[in-house]
Amino acid sequence: MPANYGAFDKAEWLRLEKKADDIRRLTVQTSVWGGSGHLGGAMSAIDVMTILYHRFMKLDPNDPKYEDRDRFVLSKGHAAVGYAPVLVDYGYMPIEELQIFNLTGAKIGMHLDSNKVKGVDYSTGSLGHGISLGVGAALAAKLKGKDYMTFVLCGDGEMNEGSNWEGIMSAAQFKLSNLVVMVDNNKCMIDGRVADEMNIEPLDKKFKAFNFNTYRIDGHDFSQLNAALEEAVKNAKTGDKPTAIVLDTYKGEGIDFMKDNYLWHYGSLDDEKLAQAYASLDATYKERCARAEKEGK
Ligand SMILES: Cc1ncc(C[n+]2csc(CCOP(=O)(O)OP(=O)(O)O)c2C)c(N)n1
Repeated sequence: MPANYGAFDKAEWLRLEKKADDIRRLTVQTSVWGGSGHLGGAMSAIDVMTILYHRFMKLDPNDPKYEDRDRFVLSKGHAAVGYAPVLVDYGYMPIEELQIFNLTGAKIGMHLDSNKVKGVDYSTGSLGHGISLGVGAALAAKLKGKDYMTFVLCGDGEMNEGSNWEGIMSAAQFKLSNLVVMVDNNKCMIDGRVADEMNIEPLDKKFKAFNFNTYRIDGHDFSQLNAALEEAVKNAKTGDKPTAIVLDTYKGEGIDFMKDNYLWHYGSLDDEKLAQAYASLDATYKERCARAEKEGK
């Protein structure tokens, strides 16, 4: 399917809100089917994955490996419980594959294997590798004269890994304007807050110092996501620097008892918590649509 770069008007904003809401619900359901999942960091990443898949990326679920497709690397591979629903919803696989998420014999596991899961270009889960994978994909495009984009999504805790900074240095060195590195800056990691474990701020200033075009935005605001990604795609054609987008997000976005709570890095929901989660998603969707109605043009 071709990327949709039509106007970002109120109808488009509301279309993305509906899609993100569907995917948030499918993510929660997937964790129930599989018995558990990395829910917190999946929920923080759903808005950016929604706008990438449903507005910016050139993809074809009927031909997952076509050469000119845009590439996506989920460097924070543990967020698969949110990424697999994006792929199933997009048409890469039937829902039945998700209904056995991470169970014995399932193709879709807790971290996605590109040899088993359609639509996944790179197996991830071991943190700190996605930027280097993205550098390889973006450099290959430049060398082959291809115009596909490469988007990499990292976690903020993941930025503790030194390998990321080697990848960032080489992206600038090779002038990879077709590479977009995004950090899901939810301020939480596996067992604490990032600032307490190993502070990575000021992240935007660091990317700038490494010679990236850098944006810092609210990662749950589709209007800001759209503006930054439009600039990044424009920059791919006219600039000679890679782009970084620091996404200020919340772990567990959309579910009140998970929001901003690192204890929900990984977990499972009993019936009572599941009912609370859905009630909270209802309220979130309502609030977000009201914002789109008010602020959309
Ligand atoms: C190399 C490596 N070390 C440790 C882990 C275990 N681990 C999984 S998630 C995680 C925390 C990551 O934090 P962050 O990147 O902030 O993820 P998010 O909060 O967005 O889920 C860790 C340490 C891993 N997957 N890979």
